[in-house]
Amino acid sequence: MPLTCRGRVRGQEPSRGDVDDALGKFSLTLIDSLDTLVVLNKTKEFEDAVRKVLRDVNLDNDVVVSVFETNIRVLGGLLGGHSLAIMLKEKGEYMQWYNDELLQMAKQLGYKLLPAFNTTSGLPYPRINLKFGIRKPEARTGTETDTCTACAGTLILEFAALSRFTGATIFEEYARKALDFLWEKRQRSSNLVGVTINIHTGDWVRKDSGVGAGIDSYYEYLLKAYVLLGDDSFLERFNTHYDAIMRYISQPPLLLDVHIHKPMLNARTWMDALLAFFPGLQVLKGDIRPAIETHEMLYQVIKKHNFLPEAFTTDFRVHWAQHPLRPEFAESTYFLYKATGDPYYLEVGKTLIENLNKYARVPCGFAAMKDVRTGSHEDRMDSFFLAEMFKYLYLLFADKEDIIFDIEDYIFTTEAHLLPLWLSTTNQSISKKNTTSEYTELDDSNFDWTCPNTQILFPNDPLYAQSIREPLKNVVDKSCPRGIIRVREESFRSGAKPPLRARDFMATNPEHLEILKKMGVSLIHLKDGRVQLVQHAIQAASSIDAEDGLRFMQEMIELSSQQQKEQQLPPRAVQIVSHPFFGRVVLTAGPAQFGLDLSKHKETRGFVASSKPYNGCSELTNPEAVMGKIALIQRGQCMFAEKARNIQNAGAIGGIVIDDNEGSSSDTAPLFQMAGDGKDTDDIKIPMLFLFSKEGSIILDAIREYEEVEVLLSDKAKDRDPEMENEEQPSSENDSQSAEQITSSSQEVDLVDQGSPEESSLNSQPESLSPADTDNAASVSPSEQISNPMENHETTSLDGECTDLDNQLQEQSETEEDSNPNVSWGKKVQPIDSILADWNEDIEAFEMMEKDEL
Ligand code: DMJ
Repeated sequence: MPLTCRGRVRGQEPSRGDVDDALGKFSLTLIDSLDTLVVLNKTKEFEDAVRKVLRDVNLDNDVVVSVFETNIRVLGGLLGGHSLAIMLKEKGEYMQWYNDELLQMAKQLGYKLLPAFNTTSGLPYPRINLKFGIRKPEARTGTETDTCTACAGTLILEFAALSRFTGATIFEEYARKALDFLWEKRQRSSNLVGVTINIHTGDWVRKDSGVGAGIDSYYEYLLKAYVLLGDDSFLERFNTHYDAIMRYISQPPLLLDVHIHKPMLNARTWMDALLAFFPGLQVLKGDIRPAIETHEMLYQVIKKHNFLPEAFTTDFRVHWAQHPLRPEFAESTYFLYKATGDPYYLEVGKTLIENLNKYARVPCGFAAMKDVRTGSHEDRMDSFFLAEMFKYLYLLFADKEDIIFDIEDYIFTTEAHLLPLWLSTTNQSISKKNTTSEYTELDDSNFDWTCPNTQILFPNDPLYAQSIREPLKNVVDKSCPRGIIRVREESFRSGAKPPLRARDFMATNPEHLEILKKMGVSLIHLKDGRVQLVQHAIQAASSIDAEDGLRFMQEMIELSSQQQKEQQLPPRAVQIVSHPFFGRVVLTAGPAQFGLDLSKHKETRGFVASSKPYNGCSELTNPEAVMGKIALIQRGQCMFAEKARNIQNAGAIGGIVIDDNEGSSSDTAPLFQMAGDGKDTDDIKIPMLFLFSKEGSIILDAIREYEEVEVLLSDKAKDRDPEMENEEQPSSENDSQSAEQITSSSQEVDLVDQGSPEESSLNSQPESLSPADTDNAASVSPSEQISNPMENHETTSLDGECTDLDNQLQEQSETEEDSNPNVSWGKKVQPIDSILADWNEDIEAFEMMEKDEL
């Protein structure tokens, strides 16, 4: 996690869904990058890394992982590490102590994956529990019916290598069986395969077919299995599929998904970034021309957005804007350079490296792009970045003597792990399947050379590659002209003010509001105190402002989700402990992202005092009144952090911010956490909690009635403690009456006191509690919506980015100047039974909240 500078441990971070299936608590990145170290000539570091793997990695974890990802990244990583470890050992300098330990670990992992193949088809289940396998209740997996074609068809290199290294033939057998089944199930008239298949029946679940997501490495492994294992049947299958791909899917320079039954029919109008590996595979096949064409088209898309977006349309507009630093394009660039020797591909590589350094490099690594249009980051650096991207980019520029072994003696797995080609002649105990009877001889004379090089392919024309690229020079720009980014960059250069960044935005700053307006962003104040931001690009003052507005909105959304993901704090409790409440009244409070963390420290107990000024936005004029007490402050007019600092300086031991929106309550409005001010808030040491107006007025009314009111700020309501009753003496004439009334309703109140079992604790974040913030306008609620009503825009102003957005997002922010100051102070004193009715409502809300959490 390169932004927060931490490792991502499964279960310790909010789940990202399927992406997390690659994480098995087995030090994924360490294993996946082992052989990269040797390629980069970091032999000493490799030796250390191998020791770390052997010392620390445990494969027996109760975690459900993806069979595919575990195979390509972990099994492949261990085998690649082993391959280079034995190479180094043989050289006689490094790894002299090595005794096949990585291989033993790989074998252990191989056996852990085998239960996944326990299906009648032989296609593996998509997921397995590393400790409990599959289908046992403890395994929590094994009920899936479908898998992707690449998931079932990308095992043979690693499994065959494992078999051949160890002599245990079972792995290669299982991987071959899965491949045989897929081949049987190909759509017989088109010779294409679908994206997902039922692992029990073999029916195609998704009948669309392309060379990108879901299928990609199935084709790659057929060709590479032929190279590694020398088995003709794999080449025959590959050639049959390749012929179908070139017939139906390849529409140079595009590669477009089609239906397997109606292959002349396009299945979609966009392409995904994973298909960028295909030109590299075409090089291996020897089909250079379409490889050059597709690669060139992809490069132009990259030049437009600095990175390849996860998906882009046939007219090269962004379809999915994120980019997790995928290596496929670098991989194809490497292969094309090796095939053509054209220095153009070195230039391409240089651009890739420059963009990575310029836009993705962060202090703790390289961060994935959340949106290539805005350059916003995601706290994510996938293991393939080191396993593949680094390797391919290094190899692109490396001379033969830069690498301490001969890379030509190895084949790259799909994760760019290195397996030695000598495996083809070792432990060949698996009988080769003879598919020749099923194989229709193809017109394949163009592909006599499967390992092309410039001398053989274009002996008389060193400019061959350029002559293919030339007609495509403007293919992307013609469909989607670039412009706006350059215009923006140029306007910076000419000294224009940089645009407003979401993190700096303050809704109380008139200058910021003016900028917002210019950018076509309007600010709508909602009743519950939140504000909604809406962008209409067409209302912006200029196309550049519209572009800035788009960036601003994207940043705001990112900021919001980052806060929600990273800082989801559970709600807290304010418990009134003084007489006559004795802890029976528990108010639901919003936490703060700064100050004392009540979940880690003992609760804070103290008498309350109102600060002066009540908004706490300047130095307090009544420090003697709040000294040693919990200060009450009204929301609004400045940042929460500023209020906290002011009351802390006056000697307060805690603070309660009370909402200034009359009638607001946690029953009706989502509770939120108070954000900092975007700066370092480590200086704030006291706990701060937020109460909506209704809850806040219970305390304010209690002060009116009893003067001395003591509260407990905590992460969880404490049991009503007899101590609380003993500690406090009646202090008002109304005591006997109120005590009676409290007793009469104590049954309901008691429910709360007893009803907080440990596991219902406020540790998990109920959805209704997640959003928000008030004074820090840079926080956004998750309720943002984005739509792309292209038709709203008459101008071509945003065409340069190929995006037009009409963004809507809701933001919880500081409200404008206070129009209702001190409303709760001006209220008539509420009779105690009405307070009790309120408490009951509060209690119900609290119970409801706990139920939701459970
Ligand atoms: C890698 O893990 C492998 O290359 C896989 O085959 C698909 N792509 C990812 C990286 O994008």
